Amino acid sequence: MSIELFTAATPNGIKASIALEELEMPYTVHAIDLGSRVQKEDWFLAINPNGRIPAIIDHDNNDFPVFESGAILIYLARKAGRLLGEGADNESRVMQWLMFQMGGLGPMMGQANVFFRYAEEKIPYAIDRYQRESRRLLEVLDRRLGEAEYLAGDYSIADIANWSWARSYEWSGLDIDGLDHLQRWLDTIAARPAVQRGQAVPDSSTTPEEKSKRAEKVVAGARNMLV
Ligand SMILES: N[C@@H](CCC(=O)N[C@@H](CS)C(=O)NCC(=O)O)C(=O)O
Repeated sequence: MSIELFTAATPNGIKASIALEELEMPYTVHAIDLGSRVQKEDWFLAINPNGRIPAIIDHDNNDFPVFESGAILIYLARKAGRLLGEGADNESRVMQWLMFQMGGLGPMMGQANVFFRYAEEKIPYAIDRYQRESRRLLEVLDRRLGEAEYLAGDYSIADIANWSWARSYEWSGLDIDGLDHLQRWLDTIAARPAVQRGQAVPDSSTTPEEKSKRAEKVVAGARNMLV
């Protein structure tokens, strides 16, 4: 028995697979085709009432379901006793940077993607608003990473959560010019073997052709999802 992961190749999805890889937990993957709206089917809503990925079922814990990527990261880190910060203050630092991602970077970059990348109608005010706010949040990360190697001091689920979004800044139409600490941290985390395994779940397209085919599919799927 193990963890069953319901996911897709998105920033929120890879947080869960990266954490599972880092924590060396056995898991099975159930790829959800977001463009076909599988996540809105009744069987899936019984696992995640919000109809989004990722979600997990812990078959070692009475088939306990967990939704919301931040809650999944905390659940897994607590179960393994790792990546959560040691002691109350360090755990609080991890939570602060995790909440920063869940309430800030993820939603803002997500909306930048919608208006910049997916919406057929281009609304300059909305694109500008979400891109500027996303860039501001990346600058907050950069400043913090100028003082500490990782967001909460030691490598933690807060890095996994923020990295999973920050790495895709180009997809949101952003640049990270001048954010050298952020670039250093992006590269350091990208080099971790567990991160490389986790970010390839459930999609492992690597050639430029595969990547561009996947990008087209993501845009078409997102348009279908946003109706
Ligand atoms: N706050 C949620 C957000 C999850 C989320 O937005 N997932 C996206 C993919 S990154 C999704 O499932 N979208 C499908 C849809 O909106 O129907 C979390 O962090 O788990």
